[in-house]
Amino acid sequence: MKETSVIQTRDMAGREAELFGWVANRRDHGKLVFVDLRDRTGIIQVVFSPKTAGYDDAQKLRDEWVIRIKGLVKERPEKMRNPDIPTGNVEFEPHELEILAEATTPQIPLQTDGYEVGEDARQEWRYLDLRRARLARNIAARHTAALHVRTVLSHHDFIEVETPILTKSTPEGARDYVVPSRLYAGKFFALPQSPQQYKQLLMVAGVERYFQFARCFRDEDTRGDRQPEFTQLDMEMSFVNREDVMAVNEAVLIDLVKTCFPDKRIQEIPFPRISYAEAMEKYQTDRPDLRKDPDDKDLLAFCWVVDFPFFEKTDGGWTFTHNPFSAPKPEHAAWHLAGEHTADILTTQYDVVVNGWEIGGGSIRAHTPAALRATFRTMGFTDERIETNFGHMLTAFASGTPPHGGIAWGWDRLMAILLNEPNIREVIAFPKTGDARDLMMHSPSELSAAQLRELHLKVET
Ligand code: AMO
Repeated sequence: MKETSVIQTRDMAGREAELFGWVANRRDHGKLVFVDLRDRTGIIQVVFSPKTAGYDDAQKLRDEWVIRIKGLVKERPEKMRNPDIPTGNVEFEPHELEILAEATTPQIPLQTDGYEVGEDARQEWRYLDLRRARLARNIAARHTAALHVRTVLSHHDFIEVETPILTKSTPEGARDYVVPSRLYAGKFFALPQSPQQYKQLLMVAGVERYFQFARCFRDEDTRGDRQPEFTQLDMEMSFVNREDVMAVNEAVLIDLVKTCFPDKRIQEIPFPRISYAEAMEKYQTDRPDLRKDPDDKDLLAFCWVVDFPFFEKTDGGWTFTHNPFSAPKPEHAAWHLAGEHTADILTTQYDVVVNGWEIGGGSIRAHTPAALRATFRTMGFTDERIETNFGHMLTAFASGTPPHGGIAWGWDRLMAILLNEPNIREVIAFPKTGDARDLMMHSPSELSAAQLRELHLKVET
């Protein structure tokens, strides 16, 4: 078993070690063969000479071959030190070399940061792309951040609960990805756009404080900050008001930045708050970039955007601006129930924005059947349609539902910002392309005629 990582050799001069990893680079200087051995923690220079073991095999090594070496970590002579890498003060004198696997020539260069490589090639050869130091760092940092948040939320008495992936279409603004049912001809599951209804039902169930790293699916155009499949850090709390949810979230965000990204500086604490109306007037956007020094790559200008209109006009009526399950602000609850002053009703919605990116949003919810029904009536739904689409929520809400509210963070977006990445693809192990395909697995793909028959489907193109 591998016991020692490359990065540990930094402090191991004079000691023996056994290392496992990939050949990142081989330079043949006649009598000396220099091999950079890479693992997920870094690279170390291995120096083969006619006096060391493995000299003949070392001539055969090629990029990305997998090897095991045993030998001595040595301090480099002063003049040979490389300040550009963490292990630059040491090098490795091999006493054993074992070739564990040969490799085809990599289809994309792996020694650069990868930004210069075409996106399609990076996606097609993603398992190679992930070997590059920048991506290995991103994936590991994402893990560390998630681990920390799980611990912090657990200390705040949240529990993580998984909710279904095969679920029912919900009105969250995007198109659903659907899954045909084999057992029920002509019926479909939908993949969740978010766990919104389930997390509210967990509040009905008495869970009180829920969170989940939840996979969400939305069939919408892909952009730098949007993927068809993405991750939310989803939360819901019972017996809270808007201030409570915002306070907990602000504290967890600050804690995450200070603990896991100590180089980052938060511009203003507490996070400034700005109303939707003011944001639109001053910045012409509801996700303003408030950085006072846009050149500072480590500056984080968080803010809350609040007081959004609940409804906006459509062709013939009204629709919700954010989330149909939200409650109006308490001072507008009577208008909302009565279906009056629709244009003026403000919602309890709060969005959290950093450096011009919306990284989260949530609200206090309508927790009575009457309040939820009022929203759909305002949108012009008949009582029959409300019953068909949301009867299960109305029935649940009649069973003793605590006041509750929550939020979801766009985890990929937050990680991209914290890791200085311009696109959320850089922090997702296996993202989709801009046109929503997986070039490595070749999906989406056709089904066999037998599968289609079993699913009661006919394809028309
Ligand atoms: P919302 O739709 O605002 O709210 O989503 C919450 C956050 O998720 C991120 N996000 C995305 N990230 C990557 N790719 C996408 N396609 C994508 N879509 C959204 C954003 C966004 O702020 N159920 C509610 C939350 C709640 O009210 O509790 C919801 O899903 O950062």
